[in-house]
Amino acid sequence: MGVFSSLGLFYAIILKKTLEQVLGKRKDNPMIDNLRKKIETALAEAKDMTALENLRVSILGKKGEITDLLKSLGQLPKEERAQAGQAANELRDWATLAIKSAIDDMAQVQQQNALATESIDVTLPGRRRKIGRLHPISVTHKKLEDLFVSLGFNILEGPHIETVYNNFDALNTPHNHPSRDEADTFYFNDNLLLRCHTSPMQVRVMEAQAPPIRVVIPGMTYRRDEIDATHTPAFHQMEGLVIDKGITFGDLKGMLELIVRHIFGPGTAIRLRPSYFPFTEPSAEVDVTCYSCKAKAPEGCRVCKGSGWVELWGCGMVHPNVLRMSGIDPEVYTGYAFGLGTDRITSAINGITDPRLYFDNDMQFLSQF
Ligand code: 2NL
Repeated sequence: MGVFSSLGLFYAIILKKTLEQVLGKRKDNPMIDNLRKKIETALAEAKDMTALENLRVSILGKKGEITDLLKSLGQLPKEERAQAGQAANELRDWATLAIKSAIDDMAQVQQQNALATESIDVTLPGRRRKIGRLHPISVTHKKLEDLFVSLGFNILEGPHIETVYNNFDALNTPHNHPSRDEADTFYFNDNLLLRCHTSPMQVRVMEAQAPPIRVVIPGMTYRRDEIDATHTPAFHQMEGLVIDKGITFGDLKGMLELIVRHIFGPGTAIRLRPSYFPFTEPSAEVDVTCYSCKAKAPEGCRVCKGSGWVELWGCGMVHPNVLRMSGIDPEVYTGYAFGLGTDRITSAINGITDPRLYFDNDMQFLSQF
């Protein structure tokens, strides 16, 4: 209820006289003063935005007290209208400004209160999402795969759980061979095991497809080793197999030279030493010129221990028995195979001395690559 309207009927009767009293003389207008005081009190008591908004409507709204007051000015005698109008307009301007600034202040206080009670500090910088990266062994695999793809090889992966037949028998490995021992291989039962090389996948390829065959099989392999500074029960291999008419040991040697130069640079040489694997004949160990001292100062070199050469992997011509067992005629086809231990190659490239680091999931280690 406005000041005027609260006076109701009484006001209607004595409106003219009251207006003259209230607004007629600027120095003596108690209605204006009362209204101003009332607004001041209401502003001081307003506790929230709703109270301020209600106040604004009741004073300045369509049916607000000051609006009513301004409307009633026309009923004043002409000679008093100007002065009364000025006083009423001043009151309206003052009230408009006072209520608006009270609303602004309230908005600011509300915002500060919201920030103070907010459990999230919106001014903190955002949390950076770490971008993942490839494991250092995956980097080595990608680098090698680039070379093999460019040479026309297919890259294939195989199951980690294999049959005893694919892992040993089909690879000409005799029943009394030490790698078949329970102390060396993880068996699930008489028939299934964790593959100890990726060769069983090559067996699957030879059984499934006729030569020419040019495949590379990367992946994790397993052996029953205690963990120490040079052994981990899981490790990685990349094995290559090439079978065609007229493949020779010279093709194998050329391929090995391409591989070492791709990994260690153009100045790297290889040396082949006779060796034995059940699945190849003849077989050889592959040494490369020391990637640490470049064979220039071998006396003090910890990597090649003075020899200038580092033993890196094994290879050979695929044994005729292996070809025959997979349905390939050794009288028509020959082939070579090699097995790269990619953990060792990754250590060689990056100067890593402990292979356990590859399996620790230590971000400080992994984020260096
Ligand atoms: C090594 C030795 C080698 C092979 C792996 C192979 C596979 C088939 C047939 C014949 Cl299907 N050979 N693989 C051959 C020679 C050596 O790995 O020291 N690896 C780290």
